[in-house]
Amino acid sequence: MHGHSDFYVVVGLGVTGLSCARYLHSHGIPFAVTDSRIDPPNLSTFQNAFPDVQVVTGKLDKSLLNRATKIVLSPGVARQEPAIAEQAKRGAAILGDVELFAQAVNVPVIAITGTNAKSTVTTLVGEMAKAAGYAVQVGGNLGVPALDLLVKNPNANLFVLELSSFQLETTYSLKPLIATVLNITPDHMDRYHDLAEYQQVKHRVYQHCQIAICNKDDALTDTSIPQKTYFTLQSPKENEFGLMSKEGETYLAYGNQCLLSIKSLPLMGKHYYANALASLAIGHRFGLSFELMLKVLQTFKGLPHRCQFIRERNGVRWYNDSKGTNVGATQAAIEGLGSGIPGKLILIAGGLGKNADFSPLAPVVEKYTRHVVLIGQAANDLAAVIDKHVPVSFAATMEDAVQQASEAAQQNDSVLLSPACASYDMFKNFEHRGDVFIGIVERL
Ligand code: UMA
Repeated sequence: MHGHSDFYVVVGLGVTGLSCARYLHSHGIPFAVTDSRIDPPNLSTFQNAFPDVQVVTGKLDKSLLNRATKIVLSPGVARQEPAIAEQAKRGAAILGDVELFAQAVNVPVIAITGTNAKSTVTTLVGEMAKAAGYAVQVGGNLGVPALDLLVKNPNANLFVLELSSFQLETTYSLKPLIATVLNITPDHMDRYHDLAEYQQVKHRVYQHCQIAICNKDDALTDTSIPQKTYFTLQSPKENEFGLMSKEGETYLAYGNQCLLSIKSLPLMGKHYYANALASLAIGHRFGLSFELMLKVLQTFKGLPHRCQFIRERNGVRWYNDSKGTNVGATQAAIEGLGSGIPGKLILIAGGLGKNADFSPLAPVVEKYTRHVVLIGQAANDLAAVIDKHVPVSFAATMEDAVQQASEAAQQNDSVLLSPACASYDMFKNFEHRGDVFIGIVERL
């Protein structure tokens, strides 16, 4: 793993880069850092913590990279980046924070990926394991980098990690006890050639896993690993998790066993039932009891920025789904919310489009929305696929968008911020976008 003559260069000084620096430092491994941003987010934190470590910002420093035997790449930087590709060609090893984590961890890991829902399922599985008494740590793409979890919690006996395709690109030796790809729809098409390449990267999570959990309704998630459990929104076969109808009521079910009426779940919508079923499948294969897991499902109120209810005003309900950063996520949010409300939806969407094809939004927008307010760089691209179906308007700021949405809404409607885009053109990140939206809506 770490040879005596190794010199590491950490690329990127976001939360990941900082976690890698802490880890390498705590192991006495020599390293330096470079970031193409002039003023990366953690520069002063880093310089205070590691005054003696060399850091070059404003470019990916070639002379520094040339000295590296190992390059620890942050998820936000692609391997195809010329400065990195050149180093790989020279023979430098390219690895990510999750690879460093994989080399060091010696307790079970549950690894969760997919285009959408992975934060919710990761959180649910973590809550279930905690309820069963595990000293479980939950993180990864969800927020706290895997290495920080490891360094700060030496007594953890289980890690539940949300992994992004970016992280999986540079992960080679992770051996999850259980791994899942929850679903695959197009995302990050500015980084991958096509859906097949994106799928291939996602499937790296299965590489050395013992047990796979697959979505029977999404063939792109399937794998040939023999130890496999399916979840589905159809009625489940033996050893599968699914939805079952009995006497007019719908239940989460395992094989022919009804587990819990969906009426007992605080959250609704098909995409959420799929999350609950995936979590049950993972927990069950891990050995958790149904009783404990169902208790968690009955109290879980959802994550912030994920179809999060903000308030009701003049008969209109406002929801924040800022985490809807791709087409599939926004599609699911519109369907989930739209199918359950008496009125129609006013959608606020747009941002950084990541080369996405927005056309799959047209049918759900037509079915469930009354009006769409568009923001950000992708506003025109979005308008092109939906303005034939519903009235659209354009807003330069979030204040403006909220104002327009408020004017378009009628009694019993709901306003949904679900951008189908990244936030970086107008905000620091999706949390910032959601918080700004909530602030404006609360002051209405
Ligand atoms: N950047 C540069 N130059 C550099 C390094 C980074 O311009 O030298 C840019 C990147 O292009 C990116 C931004 O800086 O736009 C942040 O990149 P980073 O790799 O430093 O990111 P971190 O702050 O370390 O956060 C990362 C994840 N971010 C990304 O993958 C872009 C976070 O996921 C994750 O929570 C965190 O590690 C802990 O694991 C965020 C995300 O957007 C939520 N993930 C994508 C998604 O979910 O779709 C994959």
